[in-house]
Amino acid sequence: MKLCPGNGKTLPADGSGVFSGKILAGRGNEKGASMGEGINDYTKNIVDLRRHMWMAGVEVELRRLIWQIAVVGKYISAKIHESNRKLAGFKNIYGEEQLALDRVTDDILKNKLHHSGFVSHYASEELEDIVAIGNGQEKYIVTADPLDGSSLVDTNLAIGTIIGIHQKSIFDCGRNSMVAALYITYGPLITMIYSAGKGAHEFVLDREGEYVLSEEKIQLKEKGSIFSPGGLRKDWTDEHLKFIEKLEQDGYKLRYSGGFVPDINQVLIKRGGLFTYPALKKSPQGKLRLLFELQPMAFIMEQAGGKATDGKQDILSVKVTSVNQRSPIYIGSATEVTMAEQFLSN
Ligand code: AFP
Repeated sequence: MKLCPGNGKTLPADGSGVFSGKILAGRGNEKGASMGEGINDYTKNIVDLRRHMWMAGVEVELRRLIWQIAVVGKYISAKIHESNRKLAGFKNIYGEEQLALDRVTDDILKNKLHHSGFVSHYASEELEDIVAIGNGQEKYIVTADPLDGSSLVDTNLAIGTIIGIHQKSIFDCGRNSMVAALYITYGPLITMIYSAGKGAHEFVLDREGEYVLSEEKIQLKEKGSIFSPGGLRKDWTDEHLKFIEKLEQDGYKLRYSGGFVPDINQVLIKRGGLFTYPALKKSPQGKLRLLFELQPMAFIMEQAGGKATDGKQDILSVKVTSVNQRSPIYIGSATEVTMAEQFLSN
């Protein structure tokens, strides 16, 4: 496994690394107005996604791209509901049709990005390789797991869309190439977590179809109380098994839905804990995709003060050499991730 040479380019959780400017101080108030200065009472507490990114000083093309992807989330949600009506007389989707939902979701996303004007290339879990979708001059490259957890659609459990936004090349380590990441959770509510290098923030899609800020600058506690262990116990390595047994002895509660997005979202919103899909005896690289699933979540989790490792190296320090590269993952609050590395080094 290739590592990127230390480039000292770690993005501090306050995100000063990505932006030239600081948070906009509001209109002409150099002392640094609070969010919503000069906005009348009604809207003072309603911060939508576009306003949040503008106030945070996100670069204009990046905030327009993030906004366009967030809008696609509405169409993807509509497609999920259209294809899985759960009504008598409607053919529910299973097997091949369920897989088709993955592809339709990918088409919706790719077409939207093709017309965005900001994306030169697109790579997704549904495609064999990275594809050019712009004229090559556009600023960003987008990676996607368009509908992660699609096998759960018929069970009515939460599923999600995972997006990474890169500059220059994806065949690098995330710490060098990534400028933003987001995921959308299709659950009882549609929520979106995004980070553009200046903290991790949650938005909820309201009845008016607006993404409204619900939690800003999410910060994990040092230690959590839940764990989400993927893979079968019989396939775990001895070191991983000993680590999980330690968590069980310490009273951590098991929370595992089989959907990477809601399982990660639970660790983030509960402010701590750990998700792992480890190296298995027969598949030392584990199951999850480095580019499409792990890099975006690692970017977001680090912005929330957490950690993400493959058991030995930070996920964002592992070099991407192939779009379908898999990696073991331990991600969440620092205490548990560090503990995992200690057990795996024995
Ligand atoms: P699907 O997209 O095929 O449903 O797989 C979901 C997933 O990639 C990820 O979302 C889960 O964390 C993981 O697989 C669950 O894997 P297991 O079914 O082996 O627990």
